[in-house]
Amino acid sequence: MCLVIAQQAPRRAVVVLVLLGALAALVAPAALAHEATPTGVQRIELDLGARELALTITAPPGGGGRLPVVVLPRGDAPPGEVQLAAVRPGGVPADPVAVPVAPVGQPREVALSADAPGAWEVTVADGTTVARVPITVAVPASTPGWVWAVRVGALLGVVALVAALTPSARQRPRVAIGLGAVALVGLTVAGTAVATAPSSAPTTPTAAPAPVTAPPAGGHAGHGGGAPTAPTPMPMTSGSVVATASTATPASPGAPVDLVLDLTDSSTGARVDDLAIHDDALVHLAVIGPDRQLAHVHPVRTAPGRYVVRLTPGAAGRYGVFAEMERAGDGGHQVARTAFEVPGPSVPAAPAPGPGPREAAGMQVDVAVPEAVAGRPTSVVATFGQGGRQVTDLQGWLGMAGHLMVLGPGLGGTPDPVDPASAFGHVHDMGAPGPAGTHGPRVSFEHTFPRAGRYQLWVQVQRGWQVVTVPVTVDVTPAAAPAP
Ligand SMILES: [Cu+2]
Repeated sequence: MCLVIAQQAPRRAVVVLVLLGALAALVAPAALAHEATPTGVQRIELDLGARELALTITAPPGGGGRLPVVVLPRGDAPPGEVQLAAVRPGGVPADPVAVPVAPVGQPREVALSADAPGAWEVTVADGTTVARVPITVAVPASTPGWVWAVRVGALLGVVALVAALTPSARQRPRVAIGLGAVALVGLTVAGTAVATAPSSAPTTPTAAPAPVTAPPAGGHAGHGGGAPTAPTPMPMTSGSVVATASTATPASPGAPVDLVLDLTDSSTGARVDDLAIHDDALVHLAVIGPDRQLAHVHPVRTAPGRYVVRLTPGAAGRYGVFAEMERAGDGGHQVARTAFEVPGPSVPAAPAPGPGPREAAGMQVDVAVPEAVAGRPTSVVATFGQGGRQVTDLQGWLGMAGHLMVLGPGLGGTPDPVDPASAFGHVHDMGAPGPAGTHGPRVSFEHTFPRAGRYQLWVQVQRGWQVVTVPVTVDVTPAAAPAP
């Protein structure tokens, strides 16, 4: 008898080990699925005061935790630092982290913390304005029912099987058969649960801010200019977002002024605060002056539905404002037009040169527009050179090799930024970068000019962390009338 037990003991140990291994194999995938919450990385451009910053924000995993933010200064940022914090919506930043914003092109990483699920804001303050970037921390994925079925079924099955193999059970066949049946049921439940388990898809933290339609929080708006004065707000709708532009203080040519953009919903009148980041910004703003100078900027969100950006108007007159945005959900891409005025005597704008060679930012730029006919796809190609050599170190900007901004003719036949008849367009060169991660010497675009007349184009690229803007005038001819 002792000999039999001695021989059976190792065999039982092997069986138990195999079964425990099977149990672990069954339970492990469920555990992995539970913990594999993906993290969301989002890039966003902020024009905060005089600074251009590119932020890379990595949302914490479900439930909250470490929130790394990389700050990359661009443009000609003045030396200094900005203060970063993570707060609940509208909250006052406590214990902000100082980040140097010089030199340009030097990224710095800071680790913030958002320790609970829900809506948060990453605040970036420059001492005057507090930018608030909305982020969402997902609720941790709960353990699904099928995982519990695997765990309970496998445990029950293994325990019953081990018990059925004990000598005492084997001496009582009915007990052994009963335990065997329990083991079979348990393992079948576990196996069925694994086979029918849905593919794991934990809740993903997204860039989409929680829709908030409260009026701007005066105390926390973070905008230093107080209540904005509105020289000539001129709301116009495009889609369902109404944009209203005003200046925080009276504007005058040559003086920096904060432009305040308020977004409301045309059907409800509520503030629009459900914008999703698209092409690295919440709002892409084209501000076109009476002198036909373009500022393509990315205003910072200072309160729900309120965006602020600093501009230096070059001339007196009326400025056209084109706000490109995407609402979360199925809101789609839309452009809201508005305008504001810089008081003073206005001077007629001289048209930009047509296609051909010109200088820009120390480079020779040759712009080719072979044949511009209304209603037909037209190519616009800009080739960059310097000192007789091709320029191949253009940096991508907003995820693109280049941007082409287009303003069409108004009722007067020439581009007029405040005439609703002037069509606005924004086209991308989405060419892949070369081996060095840069672009050039060519950027090319394709655009269909909707009707004949004079258009103002601006080709935009980035080099040395500076945006280079090349204005071009293009006359679009009417499509030939069909033969009678
Ligand atoms: Cu933009």
